[in-house]
Amino acid sequence: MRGMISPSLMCADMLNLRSEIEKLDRLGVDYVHLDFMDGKFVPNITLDASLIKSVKSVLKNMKRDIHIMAYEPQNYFDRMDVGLGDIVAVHYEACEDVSKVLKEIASRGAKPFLAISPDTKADVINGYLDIISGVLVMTVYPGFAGQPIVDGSFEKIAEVRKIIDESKKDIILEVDGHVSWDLCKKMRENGADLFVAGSSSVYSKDVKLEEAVNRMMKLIN
Ligand code: S6P
Ligand code: MG
Repeated sequence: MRGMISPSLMCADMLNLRSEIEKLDRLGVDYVHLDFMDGKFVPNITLDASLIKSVKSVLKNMKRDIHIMAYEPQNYFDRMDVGLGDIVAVHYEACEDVSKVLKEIASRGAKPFLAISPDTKADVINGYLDIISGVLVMTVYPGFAGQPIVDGSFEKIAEVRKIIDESKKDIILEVDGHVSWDLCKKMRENGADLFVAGSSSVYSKDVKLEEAVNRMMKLIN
């Protein structure tokens, strides 16, 4: 699978979100990463569910990559208008019945992704390989941009890759957290397919978005 990027909207210019999204769409980026937080599963709040819904109306080619950092994420699907083409990642640690939630995502025509926080072992994904379209490996603790990568993240990516390959299923491996210019190549070598690009790369200071997107695409392909 070719390397793909998913720029994280919470790192973009919040006062100009429409033009930021349109710019990404024009650049041919595959996904826009939309972080939703409930202030309980993680101690922060970012994009609101109705804003995530509105993003849909601006997109031409790009798809939504919704990352829900909230307990019982299914409670927000209607408000976000989850549907065809969306990636929807829910946390293993945040659902009482993960299989049920993942199946509900699939029943809406969206792609269910299982997100795992740094302290969760890679092998928990084994129980869900028949349902998921992707695994989201958090390489920082969920909640904030601009954090350092957690130790052991490369090994974790490689472990998830091995499980996916052995399953022979078409499952995307996404990485989120400090996906920097320096580290994205190594993440790729360890098996990542989809890269959430935030303040450590495409939204770092003094870089033009177009150049940054091209630079990252080269590094991962
Ligand atoms: C963090 C969130 C992420 C961040 C991303 C920021 O909880 O899920 O998607 O937006 O990690 O990137 P960076 O390069 O600042 O770590
Ligand atoms: Mg995220």
